[in-house]
Amino acid sequence: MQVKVLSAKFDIPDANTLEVAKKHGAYATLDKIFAMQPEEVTEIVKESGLRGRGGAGFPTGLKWTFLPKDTDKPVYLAVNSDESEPATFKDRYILVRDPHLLIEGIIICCYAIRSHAAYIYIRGEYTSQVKVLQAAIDEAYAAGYLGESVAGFDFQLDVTVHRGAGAYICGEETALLESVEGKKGQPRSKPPFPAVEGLYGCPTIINNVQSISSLPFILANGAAAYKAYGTEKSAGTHLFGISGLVKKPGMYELPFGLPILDVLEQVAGGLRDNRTLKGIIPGGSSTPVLTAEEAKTVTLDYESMAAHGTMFGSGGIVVLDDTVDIVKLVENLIHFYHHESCGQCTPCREGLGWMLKIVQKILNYEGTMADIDLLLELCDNIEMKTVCVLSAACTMSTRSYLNKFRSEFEAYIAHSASKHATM
Ligand code: L3W
Repeated sequence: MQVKVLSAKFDIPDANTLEVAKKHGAYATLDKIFAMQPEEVTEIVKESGLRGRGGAGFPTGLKWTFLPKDTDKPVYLAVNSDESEPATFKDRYILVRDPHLLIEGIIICCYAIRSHAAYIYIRGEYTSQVKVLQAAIDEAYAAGYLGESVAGFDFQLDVTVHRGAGAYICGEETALLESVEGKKGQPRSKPPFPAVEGLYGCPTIINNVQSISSLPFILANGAAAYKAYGTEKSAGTHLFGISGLVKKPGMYELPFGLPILDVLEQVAGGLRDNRTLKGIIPGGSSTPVLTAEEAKTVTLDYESMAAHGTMFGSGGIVVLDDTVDIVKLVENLIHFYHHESCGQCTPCREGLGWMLKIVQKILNYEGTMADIDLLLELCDNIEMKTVCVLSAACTMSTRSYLNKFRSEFEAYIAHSASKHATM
């Protein structure tokens, strides 16, 4: 089932170095793209069906077309390398195993959007990854692939790495921009969208590492070659991080559209210790959980996930077996979002803390049945009443556990009732 489109160089020793990467085709698309008009490059990316790999799945080429025409302001590219969504560990492979793929993608994107300055925003915890990335950027500058005249063409491009400081919210695109500007990472209201008013008030395209790294294959082989992978509306391949209670957790590149249970069995080796499946978190902690029954009909693409009431997200699949305590999982989940709330909006700052206290009350055998309904009510009252989707990521997923695994919450509460009755 596995394919090697993005991961073609991942297993080649020292492919992070320019010498080895070039031997295996790095920067080979540049002659081709500089012979085209920027709009032609955008058109190929649109045709390829590439969608944003950070979580939202927004069409990449379409996003580029939102830039204002004939602006006199500089246009920026911000590469989202924050990769902080729990269970997501795909972009780090690109950063470490094939950073020149990302740099080539940045050149392609910047040429298409007429940008001469790109920022790579990398999560603070990626200390070893940032060293490999910066070394590759330095090599690219020294070899003339970045700087005043990219690969000898009349095109200037500078790439700057900006390190985060450990805040999940800085993966949200506008908080990321605030952080690059040296301010506290708090999301901005949209509109205006960053494509119109982004970094330093200038038009800015923000794309995920994997989205940008998909460009060299598309430009080298054409839109049709990319669309040959995946489904009609979910074109191409994706780097999936499979974790949880499977025999072979890991990062696997797969085309879109495969049945999730086949992937768990044939790629990730199936469940450990012959346990039974309880559920699957399909695309990072923000995505609503699937029950084992629902998983039977789910395929790994944007449309199937939406049809099952969840989201494809960032390809971080977490497999839950029958040993998993859902109430404890939900406590962990809410704790994470509460901790990572930037504090700007009251429903998020206060509401998530309130939800956490209720779940902890249930876990301490002090809950009542009314607490489950109160949690659901809080989810409704927090969701979409804030500047960004951080709290919605928490409430949408929490609601899915409450609705699909309600009996587990009730079991704690029933136990509390009997405990108090005997006291
Ligand atoms: C111009 C319009 N631009 C939409 C752009 C928008 C954004 C993209 C998607 O992320 C998920 C969630 C989080 N004119 C536009 C327009 N855009 N309409 O398209 O927008 P949207 O609003 O659908 O999604 P979002 O709020 O950006 C929601 C996850 O993404 N998330 C992402 C983190 C990513 C990383 C990473 O890449 N390393 O950390 C953060 O919130 O979980 O699932 O660019 O501007 N009319």
